[in-house]
Order: sequence, then structure tokens, then C-alpha cells
Amino acid sequence: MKKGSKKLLLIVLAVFAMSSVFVFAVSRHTRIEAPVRFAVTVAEGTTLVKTISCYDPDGDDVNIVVEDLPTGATVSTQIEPTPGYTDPDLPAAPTGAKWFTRELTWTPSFSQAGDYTIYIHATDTPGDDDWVKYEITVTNTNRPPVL
Ligand SMILES: [Ca+2]
Ligand SMILES: [Ca+2]
Repeated sequence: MKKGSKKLLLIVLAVFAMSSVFVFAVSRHTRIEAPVRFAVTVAEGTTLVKTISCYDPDGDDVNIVVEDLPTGATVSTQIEPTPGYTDPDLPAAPTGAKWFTRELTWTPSFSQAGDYTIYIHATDTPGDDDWVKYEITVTNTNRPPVL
């Protein structure tokens, strides 16, 4: 191999290595850098129902854990949705991907107006993981006097 082409090969390899690091960095997050996947405003006393969905591109099993649930909010048991399920908020899943969902349900009480952040952590069987967060704003609901 000529000296010049060897140098070019090294540059190409270096650029490839750097771009792999970049792709890794943008596609996985820690809890602190979790991107906002869902943001919503609900009024006190009204019920919010949101499906938390996740897929593993390799078809691995995944465990979804929800952290910092507000008082009164619940998360259902994790299920595997029926084949063909997709979530328009997520990037298109490759063939062979395996989906998992949980259902978040919350009716904020009349003393819970404020801003809430819920963290969602998904870990696959080999141990790789990712985080997203949901931001929920609860607005005050005034109730008339009762007499
Ligand atoms: Ca995987
Ligand atoms: Ca209130």
C-alpha cells in the first residue's frame, strides 16, 4: 500500500470511529440527560391516561421502570402489545423489534397543581438501557362553594 493511501485509510478509520461514538452519544441517555418524550397539561380532578411504549430493535426482552411517580399515579403491569403495534412518537422500529407497553394513569387531586417530571428507564436483557422523561403540568381547578 502506498504511503498516501495508508494515511487516507487511517483518516477514514478515525472519522468512522468518531461517528460511531457520536451515534452512541445521541442514541443513549442517562437519567440526567433524558429527553422529553411527552409533555402534557391536565387539570386537577381530570384523568390522564398515557401508554408508555418501548421497543428493542434486536428483539430482546426489556424491563420498563417508571421513577418519580406523583402521589396517586399508577403504572400497569408491563405487557407485549399485539403484533403490528407502533407508536408514532418513536422512530420506526426495524423488522424483528419487540414492543413492550405499560399504562400510566393519574387523576391529580385538587391539591396537586404544579409541574411534575416522570422518568422512564428501559433496560434490555444484555443490560443496555435508555431514559426518557414525561413532563406533566397540572393546572388548578377551582371548585365552587357548597352550601
Ligand atoms: Ca437490545
Ligand atoms: Ca387546587
